[in-house]
Amino acid sequence: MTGFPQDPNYIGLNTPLGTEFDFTALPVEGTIPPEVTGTFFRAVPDPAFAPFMEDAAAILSADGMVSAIRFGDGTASAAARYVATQRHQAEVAAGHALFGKYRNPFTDKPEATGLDRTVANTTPVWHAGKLLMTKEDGRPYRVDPTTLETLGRYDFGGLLRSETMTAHVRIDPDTGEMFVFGYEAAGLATRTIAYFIIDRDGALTSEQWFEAPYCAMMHDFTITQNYALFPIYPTTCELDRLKAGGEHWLHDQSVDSWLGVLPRYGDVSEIRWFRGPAGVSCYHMMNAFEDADGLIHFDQCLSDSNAFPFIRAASGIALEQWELNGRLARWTVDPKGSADTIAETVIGPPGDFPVIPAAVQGRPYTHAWMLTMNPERRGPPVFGGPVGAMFDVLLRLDFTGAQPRALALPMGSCFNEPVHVPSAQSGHEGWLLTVVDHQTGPDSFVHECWIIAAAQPEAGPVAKVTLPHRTRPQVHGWWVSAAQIAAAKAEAA
Ligand code: V55
Ligand code: FE
Repeated sequence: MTGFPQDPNYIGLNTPLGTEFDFTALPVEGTIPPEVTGTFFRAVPDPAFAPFMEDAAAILSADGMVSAIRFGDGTASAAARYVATQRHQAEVAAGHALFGKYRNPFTDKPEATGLDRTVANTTPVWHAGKLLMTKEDGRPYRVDPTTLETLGRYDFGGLLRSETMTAHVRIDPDTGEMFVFGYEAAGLATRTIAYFIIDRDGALTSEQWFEAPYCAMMHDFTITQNYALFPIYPTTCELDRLKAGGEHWLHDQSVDSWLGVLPRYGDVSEIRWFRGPAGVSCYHMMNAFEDADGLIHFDQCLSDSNAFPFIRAASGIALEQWELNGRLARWTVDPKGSADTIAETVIGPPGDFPVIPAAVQGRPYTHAWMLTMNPERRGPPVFGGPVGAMFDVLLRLDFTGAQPRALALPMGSCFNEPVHVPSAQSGHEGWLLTVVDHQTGPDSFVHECWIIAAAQPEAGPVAKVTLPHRTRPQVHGWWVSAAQIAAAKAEAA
């Protein structure tokens, strides 16, 4: 991979690799639990072509790659493929980049006009027997879970009107419905949010549009048993700025945040907006739920400004990463009361990549996992990802009063987001799978997939699988059991 500038988007762990691969019979240390039979799908963005213009946000535009780490019969294999987006295919045909800055089509080469700009690089979503590679700036692409071949753009059988779909869907554990939204749904820089529901068989059963208080980066949302919750933080977009070749996102510390509360099956005219603090920002929510008094609790990895340093820099915000006051924050609102206020409680440390058991989605919950940084680390974190710093501690948080449990990595090693594999044994918390990167030199890394007992991360991995290839930082992952893949195949046959 040549021609890439030596800037934070392309150095260290972020160095472009550009290789599709298949490896079988990976080296295994320890014993893979029999319940870990299936595929750990990972979104691992990797730019295929050097950019033709400067873009501090370029890490968000790296071409989607889907990686699969498969487990069965005590063995493991790994494969990766580019998602064959319109954008990737057009650039491969041209032999060079055609698309300019992150989410700004006014910076593209003329040959890119009219082509789908998304890179489908954020989350592999599995629902109703289909695997979708998603990114919030466009519609998803469907991928074959076995061959990783791209099957094309996916619009729910032509029914979806929204131009965009989030990479953070929420699946109700009881109904099997997938709750989804898209923002900038009516086009670039619009305030339009699409809210849609996909039933357990994959059919789009409703899509409604409403207007946000302002056009904001909406990376994630949550559900409870009765509500859909839409957070708005003041990272904003303006069409005129895009037309002038500027940044898609700037953050405004002086603008209020909002939480939109909509009855899950209601009409969008019923949405209520609760006013949050000015200037705050969050990428990922852990969960949300209603308590016995009908209050809604909304748990999120919040900070006092946008966590991406290139967004703060472009916005003239002189806050360093350690000055962001990161915290796991619970926002509580009363959907039946008359006040539009939000009460905040800090329930956990700074960090990101929250993980919950799928069975407690939108429900009261007792424990969860997330990544954080070791406050006692005596050197810099591993450089990588959009923030430029990787996490080195895996935490199990307990909301029933027990102490957190932590697995801290030695200097020079870091975690990517884990996925949770549930156990069929009652009382067993299941397993976490996570790719661990070890820096072995200024520009060299080795990678392993660790399997960890979710109840006791501090005990360390029960199995380690060596990946015989370099990998860039993962964004999000999804666990799909072998039984789920087999059932989808049987259904399609
Ligand atoms: C994020 C990642 C994205 C993106 C917007 O992690 C936000 C946050 C990998 O792409 O486009
Ligand atoms: Fe995300």
